[in-house]
Amino acid sequence: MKAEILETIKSYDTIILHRHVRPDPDAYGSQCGLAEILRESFPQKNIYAVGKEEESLSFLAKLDSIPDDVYQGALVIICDTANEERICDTRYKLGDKIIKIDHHPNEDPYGDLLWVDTDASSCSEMIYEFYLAGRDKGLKLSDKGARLLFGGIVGDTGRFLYPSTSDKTFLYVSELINYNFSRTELYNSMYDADENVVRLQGYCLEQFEALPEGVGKLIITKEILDKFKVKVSDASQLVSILGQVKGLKAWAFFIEEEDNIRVRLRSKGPVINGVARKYNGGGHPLASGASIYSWDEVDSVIRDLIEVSVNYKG
Ligand SMILES: [Mn+2]
Repeated sequence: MKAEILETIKSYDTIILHRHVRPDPDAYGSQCGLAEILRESFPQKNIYAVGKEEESLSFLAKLDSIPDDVYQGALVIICDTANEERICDTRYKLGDKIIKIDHHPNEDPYGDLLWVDTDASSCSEMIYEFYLAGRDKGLKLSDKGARLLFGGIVGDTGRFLYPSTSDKTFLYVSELINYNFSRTELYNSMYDADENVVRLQGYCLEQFEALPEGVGKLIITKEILDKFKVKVSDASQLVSILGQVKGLKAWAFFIEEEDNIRVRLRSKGPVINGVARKYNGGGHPLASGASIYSWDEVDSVIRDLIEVSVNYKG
C-alpha cells in the first residue's frame, strides 16, 4: 500500500493535504509532516496543507490557503481522519483522487486508496513509516518534517504513556530525535498552559464525581467556562487528568457548547467507543468523543459507562 501511495503521489503535479476538524498535534504532525516530506522530495510539485488554522498549534506549522480551482486534477491526501464528516475543509471532494491515511478504526472507508493501521500509535508514526519505505525511492525528510512527526507522535501517545506506544514507536522516535530540532522548545510549546487553564484543572480535580463502579463524571457548564475564561477545547483537553485517580476505570467530561453537550470519554481498560457511537460519536477503544443534546442524557451515558466497566475483566 505504501508503494502504491508513493507511485500515485509521483503521478500528480498538485497534492493537497487535509486533516480533521478541531486538530490535535497528530493531525498537524501527520498532515504538515507529510507535506514537508513531499516538498523536500519533489520541489517541482505543488504541495499544499489546508484547513482552518488552529491558533494554539501554530507553533507546529502554518497552513496554506488556496482557491478552489487548485483542486482541479489534484491528488488529495487526508491524514488522521476516520470519517468524512470530520474532514476539515469540505473541498477535498473537488480533487481527482483521494487517499486516506489513518490509524483510527476504519468505520468509514472513504477514498480511492486507503491505508489504515489501527496498530499505529499515531498517524504521524505512519507517515514516518511511509518515509522509511520510500527513502530509497526519492523521499527526503527535513528537520522541520522530523519535528512535526515527532510532535504528532508525542501528542497521540500522551508522551509515550498510552498502550498504543509500541516498540516501533520507540524505534522511530529514536531516529527522529537525531534530526536538528529542539525537543525542549517543542515540549514547552505543547505543554505550557495558560494560568486560567491550570486553574480549571484544579476545578476539575476538585469537582469530579467518582462512582463506586469505577466510573468518573464531571460536568462543565457554560457558566464555568466563562468563569475560568476558557474555551470548550481547553476543557476537552483536560479529560485525561482523571487517569491518575486510583480505582477509576472509565470517565466522562460533559462540556456545554452552544447547541449541544460535548462528551469526552476516557478509559483505562473497558472499551468505550461503543458508548460513544451510541451518542453520535466514536473514536478509539480507550479514548472517544460523543455529543448529547440535553442534560437529561447524562445519566444514560453514565449508566452505559457503568455497564462496560462492571463487565470489564481487566
Ligand atoms: Mn491521531
